[in-house]
Amino acid sequence: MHCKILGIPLQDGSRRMGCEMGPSALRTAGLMAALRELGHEVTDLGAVQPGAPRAVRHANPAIHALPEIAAWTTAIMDAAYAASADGMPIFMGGDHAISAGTLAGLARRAKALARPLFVLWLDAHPDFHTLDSTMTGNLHGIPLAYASGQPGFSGHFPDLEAAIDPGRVCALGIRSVDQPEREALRNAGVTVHDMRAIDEHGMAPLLRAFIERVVSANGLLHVSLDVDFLDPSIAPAVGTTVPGGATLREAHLVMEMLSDSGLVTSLDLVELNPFLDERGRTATLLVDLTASLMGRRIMDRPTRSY
Ligand code: DIR
Ligand code: MN
Ligand code: MN
Ligand code: MN
Repeated sequence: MHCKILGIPLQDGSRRMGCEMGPSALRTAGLMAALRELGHEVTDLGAVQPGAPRAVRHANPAIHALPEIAAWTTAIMDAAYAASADGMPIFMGGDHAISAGTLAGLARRAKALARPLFVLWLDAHPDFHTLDSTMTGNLHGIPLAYASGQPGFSGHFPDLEAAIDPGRVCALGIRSVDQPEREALRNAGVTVHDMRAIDEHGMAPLLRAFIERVVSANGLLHVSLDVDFLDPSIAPAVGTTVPGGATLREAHLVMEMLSDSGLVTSLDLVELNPFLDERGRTATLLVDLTASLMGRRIMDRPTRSY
């Protein structure tokens, strides 16, 4: 596989600084070397640059940094579209607001290829707020809603050339949902496997069902990994820790099953805040999870045929 690494040092999606250091921390933790050891070709495409902030306003007074995020989204969308022409783009955030752009660019790519795009959203949060519903005003809480064409973004965010179909999104690991998101997710038809579902059924059957849908549709599969998907005890370097998250083995199992499927065409690594880390352990864990996704195994095992 040809891995194309992009740094997206955006941190305006929340009010806490630090995520702009995410790409540096992932490089320092050895992301490139880990991929090369697995036999992949790696190209570092450097950092995405935001355009000049656009003079956009919104009636919701809580919203933080809308002009900046709108400008970033345009730049990220174009970068994601270009990088996804071939190979496997890996988008290093930056906070989760980067995914407004990555998803929009990948949806455009999927449309050009006439393939359906599926999204696996690994997160404590569904990030399904609109500009009207967000209470915190932190725009890392909106990317999935924006990219799936929920109402109210027009005139504030760049228009979508193609939206993702919310019916092809699976959110896994969810455990912090705001009331307006709950109803919107249900109406949009997003598949939500919350932590309770994972407790009851286990990770494997839930993920396998989704993978089988992607196989049947001959889909592209984007994985968006928010650090807070992981339990804070193993991944402290995130501004929005929520207890009760995925364990180390649950997270690796997800990556190993995805790797076996051979379906994943792009990846976001987001919300890493190195300022909050403990001796680099969260950055190192993200590198190890990426390695599992890209083929690292404990022992060889027969390939499961999907
Ligand atoms: C939270 C989003 N629901 C909000 N929190 C996130 O601020 O609207 N944390 N995305 O990662
Ligand atoms: Mn998120
Ligand atoms: Mn989150
Ligand atoms: Mn509006």
